[in-house]
Amino acid sequence: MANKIKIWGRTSSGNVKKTLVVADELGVPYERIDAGMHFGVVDTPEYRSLNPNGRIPTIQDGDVVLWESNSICRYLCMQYGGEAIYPADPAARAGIDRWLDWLLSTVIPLDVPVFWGTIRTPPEKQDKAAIAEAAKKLGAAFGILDAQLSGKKFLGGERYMLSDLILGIFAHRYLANPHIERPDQPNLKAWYERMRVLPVYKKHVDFPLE
Ligand SMILES: N[C@@H](CCC(=O)N[C@@H](CS)C(=O)NCC(=O)O)C(=O)O
Repeated sequence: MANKIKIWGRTSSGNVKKTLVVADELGVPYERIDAGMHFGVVDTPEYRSLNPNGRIPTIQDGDVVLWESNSICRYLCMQYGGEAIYPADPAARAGIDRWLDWLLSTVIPLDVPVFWGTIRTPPEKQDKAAIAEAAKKLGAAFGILDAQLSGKKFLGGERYMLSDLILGIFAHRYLANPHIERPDQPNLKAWYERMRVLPVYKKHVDFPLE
């Protein structure tokens, strides 16, 4: 590994956390540059030339520039020996990709109004009814994960995979949110307890929400 890769993004971002978790899990050295929200950077012409969306994260690895956090995580696994968490076998890999797509298509649209409506909105401005409604839908989505985890340690079985590492970040945002009610989801909770003790979760994920 010649040089450190660069990762742009503030550490409070769930999508940036994905890339930090995976880079550290694989032992990929990186330099992180604060960007997004109050740090700015994302609207500069230099940043936009790397990421035309003006969103975080973005990475640069030599000549390779990438945005979209799930794609970045897949790239890190493929480039830096991540076969243990992202196997080359097509069926195993597709099973993992399916959960990453599910996160983007199903969970994140429901997570955003709950997370932003509570953690990132002052209490006096929170729309309690809208949050309760959104939290109910988010709880139903996490019910799918809860059911799939029945009788299993991790999504694929005995060992955590890229899907566990990435989904766990958003499960934490759901389970650690003090402003919402949740149905009883024992498999989800037990799985997150197994995730939170991982060194990469202690370093990047398992903190009070901000
Ligand atoms: N689908 C994109 C979403 C990127 C995104 O929306 N990132 C948020 C942070 S999680 C962002 O850039 N917010 C604006 C900001 O922080 O200024 C990904 O997964 O990378």
